[in-house]
Amino acid sequence: MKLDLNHRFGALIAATLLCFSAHAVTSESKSEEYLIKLSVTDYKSISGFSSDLKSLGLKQERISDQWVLATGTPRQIKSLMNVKSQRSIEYIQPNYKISLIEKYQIEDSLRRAALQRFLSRNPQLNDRKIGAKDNPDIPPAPSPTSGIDPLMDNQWGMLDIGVFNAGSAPREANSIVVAVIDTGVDYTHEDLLANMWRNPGESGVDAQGKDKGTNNVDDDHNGYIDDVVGWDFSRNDNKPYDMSSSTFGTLLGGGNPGHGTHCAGNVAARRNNNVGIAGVASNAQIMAIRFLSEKGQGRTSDAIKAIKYAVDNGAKVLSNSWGSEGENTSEGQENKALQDMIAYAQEKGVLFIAAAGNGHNGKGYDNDNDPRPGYPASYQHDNIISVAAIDENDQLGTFSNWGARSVDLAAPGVKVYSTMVGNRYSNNVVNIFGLKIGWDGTSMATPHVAGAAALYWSEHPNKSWKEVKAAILGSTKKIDSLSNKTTTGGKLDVQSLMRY
Ligand SMILES: [Ca+2]
Ligand SMILES: [Ca+2]
Ligand SMILES: [Ca+2]
Ligand SMILES: [Ca+2]
Repeated sequence: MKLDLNHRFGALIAATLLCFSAHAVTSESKSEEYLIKLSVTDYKSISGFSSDLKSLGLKQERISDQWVLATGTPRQIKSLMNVKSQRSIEYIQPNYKISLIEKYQIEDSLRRAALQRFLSRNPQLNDRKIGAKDNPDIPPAPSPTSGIDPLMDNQWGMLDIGVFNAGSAPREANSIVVAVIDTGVDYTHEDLLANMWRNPGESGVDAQGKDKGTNNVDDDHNGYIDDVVGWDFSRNDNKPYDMSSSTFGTLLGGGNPGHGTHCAGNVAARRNNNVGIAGVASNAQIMAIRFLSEKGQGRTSDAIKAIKYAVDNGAKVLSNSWGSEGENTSEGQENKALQDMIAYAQEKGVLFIAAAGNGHNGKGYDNDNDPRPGYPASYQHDNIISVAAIDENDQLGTFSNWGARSVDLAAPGVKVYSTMVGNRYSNNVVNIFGLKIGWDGTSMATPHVAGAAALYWSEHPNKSWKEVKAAILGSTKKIDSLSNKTTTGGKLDVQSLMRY
């Protein structure tokens, strides 16, 4: 039996390395990152494996008890086939890139040139960034306020899916933790602060007995010091702040205009607090998980750490508005590490809500996920709910992916009004000198479904993830534009969901 297993792992490695060799030929000497999944977790095997990596000259970083990130040339990686600890390896894969689904960079060369000319005449505008300074201190939880949310009339999406008619404001009891796994969250935002997750095991009490929010001690021994509202896996700090790029930086160089903060507002901006707007599940707690940089980019190694952290620290719903790149199943290029971690979430009873994607290869007319899957939304895991985007008139967003077999439902995702970094709110990413870019995307649709899952689950705390998913899909409202475009043929309907 043991021999069989070893044989299987050997074959897996061989198959994986064959996949690399196509592009490895041209870049034999270039260092790249590889994720190695171990088949063993005991100390002795791991330290043996670690010294083998070292002797081959590979740089290594432990990702978790099961994964190691190794950096080296394809040749060095290949020589792992011959080391003594080879049988400790379950598989090796590239550390696939991950990025925001929305691209805000202007591609048209004439418009870029005009913008650059304008900037050279007004250089003072170049670095202008609205919002607080990056990585501000985490404020204490505020005292409750009450009153009508003054900007809720702008929220066509919430009206459309019946959030405000879904019954009285949700109870605080059985509050569900939703991890917004993204570019971070402005945790100082006036309409998000009250609903930020507060890690119950983490303390900020210093040696003098004063609560300063942080005390430089990992009080809950989870390996993360002062992870009060979540963690930043991109910068490896306890401030998962949504560092955005300047407007012009975003338009010319691409990057993050505050994506995670916008998503968080639709999950759970505080309702009836006399401030701003209301999210779908205003009784949910937002766990801020940052693994995408201010450039909107990340790595699989950080994504799997992020998902594991969220699951291990109590999130029941994961909101994922991003896509992984470079996978091609027909050529055996699979992001198995990401798939394995989503399977881990399922084992732990956690729902994984995923944006269906906005076209493929950046093109808006190639949107059927059935023949051309978009990951992670198109993985086969049962705990994934894949979300398309519709506009105010029940039309599928022109950019939105669909899939009669692979996309589950749609939710508001065109001109979506929500929170922005620095106590702002808008349905536009950019609105300067007649240049308007709306908050459009399956990224914007996804947090509505994540919020709905949390709201329903808080009312039915004994239901399983399967039952919550079945309720969301079973209560959709059928609309013409979605027939044969999603598995349900419908859009999210929170009012029906809460009666389900
Ligand atoms: Ca901790
Ligand atoms: Ca602490
Ligand atoms: Ca940070
Ligand atoms: Ca509010």
